[in-house]
Amino acid sequence: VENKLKSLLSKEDKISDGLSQATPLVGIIMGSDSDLPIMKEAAKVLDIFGVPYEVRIVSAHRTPELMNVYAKSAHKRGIQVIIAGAGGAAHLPGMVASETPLPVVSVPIRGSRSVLYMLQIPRGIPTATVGINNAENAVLLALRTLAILYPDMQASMIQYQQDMTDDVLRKGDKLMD
Ligand code: RP5
Repeated sequence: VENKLKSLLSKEDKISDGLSQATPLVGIIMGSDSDLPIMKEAAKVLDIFGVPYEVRIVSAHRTPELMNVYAKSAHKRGIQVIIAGAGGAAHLPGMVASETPLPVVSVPIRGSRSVLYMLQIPRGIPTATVGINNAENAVLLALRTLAILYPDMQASMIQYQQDMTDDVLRKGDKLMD
């Protein structure tokens, strides 16, 4: 399985690697390269936090074999959480969740139907679904979960939240000027 994964992932489905020197902790996957403009927001947040990640195109329908190999082996490669974006029939997160022991966060891409499909995952196969196109929230949820184990990451999360608060207050102050 590992060899198969290696050869499959060496093809053009590989888009980029965050901090490629380090073992990725987060797997960002999506059904199509047309999902990338939305899913790259997740990568941007991971860059801010300095958390290593990988980005892959893995389609439930167009590359089912790759999806199976990816889902079955991700935890063995050190991935700790998977963020899966999909539009259309939106099968990817649920299918991946059925074959990995890792937590899976689903990002519905465009269209309100995808979010409804994602919420219909059967009992026993949990996925956490965020708002439509909200890859940023998907990664923040994943990081909050990982941060339970990584004190530095939790400190960064507290700082991130404080920065957001400060930013809003600063904008409010500007209105008063
Ligand atoms: C899904 O179908 C993908 O996640 C994408 O959101 C949607 C459309 O894919 P393309 O036709 O743009 O490749 O599999």
